[in-house]
Amino acid sequence: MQADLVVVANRLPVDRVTLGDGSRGWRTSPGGLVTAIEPVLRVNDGVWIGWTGGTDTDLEPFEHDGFHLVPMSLSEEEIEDYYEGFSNGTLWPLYHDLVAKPEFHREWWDSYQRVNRRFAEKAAQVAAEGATVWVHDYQLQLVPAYLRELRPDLKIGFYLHIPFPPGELFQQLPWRRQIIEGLLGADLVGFQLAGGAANFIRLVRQRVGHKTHKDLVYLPDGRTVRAAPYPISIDAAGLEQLAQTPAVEERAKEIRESLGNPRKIFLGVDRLDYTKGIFARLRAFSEVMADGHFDVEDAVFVQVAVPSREQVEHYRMLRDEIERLVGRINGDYGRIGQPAIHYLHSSYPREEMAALYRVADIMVVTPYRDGMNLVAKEYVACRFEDDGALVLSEFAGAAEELRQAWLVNPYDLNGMKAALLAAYQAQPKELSRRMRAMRRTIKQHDVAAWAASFMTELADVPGNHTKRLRPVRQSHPSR
Ligand code: GDG
Repeated sequence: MQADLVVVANRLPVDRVTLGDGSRGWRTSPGGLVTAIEPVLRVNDGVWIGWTGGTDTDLEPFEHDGFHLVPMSLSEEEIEDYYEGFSNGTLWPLYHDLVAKPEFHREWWDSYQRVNRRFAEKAAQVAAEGATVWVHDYQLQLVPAYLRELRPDLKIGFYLHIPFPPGELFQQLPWRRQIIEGLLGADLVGFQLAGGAANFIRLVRQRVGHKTHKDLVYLPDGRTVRAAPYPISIDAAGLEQLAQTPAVEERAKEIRESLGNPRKIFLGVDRLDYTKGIFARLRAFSEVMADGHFDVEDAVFVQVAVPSREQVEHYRMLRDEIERLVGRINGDYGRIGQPAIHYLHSSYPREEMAALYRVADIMVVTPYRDGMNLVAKEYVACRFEDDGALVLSEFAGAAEELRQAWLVNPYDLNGMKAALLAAYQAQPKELSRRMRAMRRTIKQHDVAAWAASFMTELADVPGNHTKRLRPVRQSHPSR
């Protein structure tokens, strides 16, 4: 089958599960990207190419939930070298301000090239003449150039979900030139923020010597590449609707009771990742307690730490550190049946997440660096009564839009303590003033608008491609 629209991402939007009768099947993994791309994929009968998460090699393209999926498999070695190695041991820390030290290994790089080549070949196979291909994220930065080589007729878009670092950091990468050239295979390279796009354009000029003007790069072969910001968002209306269901409201009440009905509930929800600043935020919370501003009757902290990249050494160490800290804080400030920190190393269904957002009086999002951070936006979407406080790191992409949050520098412990306390003590009037403004922002810029603007601008990048995708008819023009 050949498609007019092809999405290429590291992972498929489904997970392998064992069904009730013991057979193996698939379950759609909930997530913003799926919600965003689903309508345009459906209208255009598009396909999604991605890794299954496993090492099975006998997989054929299949349909699930109306999606046409093309599974890619990785060998054990590729999982270690391409995925855990180059993607998550080299690029992830390098692109997040060196929060951890990136490792550079030539065999990881070789594997990264091989896997990117395979994804590009698959995309070249399934894309129809003049089709649009949308490649996602740091694991696949070489795909645009490989694909361009194989199929010059295609319209290629690339979107980076994580920050694009300043040149001073990016330059450490022994393969910096190849990565830039990989991205330049696309017609449009999208970033979360204007800063990332500017970092990229500057590097293109300085490192590769191409002519640039504003957000355009002029290549010697006559092609033009555009680099621009498209801040990603969430399905705000859908999430708000879920938050308003009686089941979620009921569950939120139950959670509050199970926590011992404290006056205020603080919440953190993150993948267990060293970029997210979980350790520092828990420490700040415990110090506010130590200073005597509140005790466990007044306030508790619920921290959901979703298991992530557990084979990578940095992540295993981080887990130990956080769990030791949680134990210490609970030992110091908890009482029988009343811990100060409720720490959950697990993932939950969407309904439970919505109930947690409903129950949280203060949402604490303190990454050292984050492309966007959807959790912050999701919290705002669920606060339909215009209450609740958001404490948000200046270094999350979301801080550029959610200006009315209590913005903090996660490296400044005293500053964080002051923000936690201010949010804890804020009066309802102030809370609703801030929340109303933030809710307006996320309603205007939802994920449908994000996908639509990327796709429209991709279609408009000058080039000799004529085929146009069918637009999605917007049912909520104001969203
Ligand atoms: C990368 C970038 C950028 C979390 N726990 C559960 C659960 N989640 C959902 C959240 C949210 C998503 O996962 C996490 O997204 P974030 O944006 O917070 O962070 P990353 O995973 O690091 O995502 C980031 C993003 O890509 C998109 O471009 O914003 O900067 O790092 O939607 O709700 N969902 C469910 N159960 C859980 O336990 N159902």
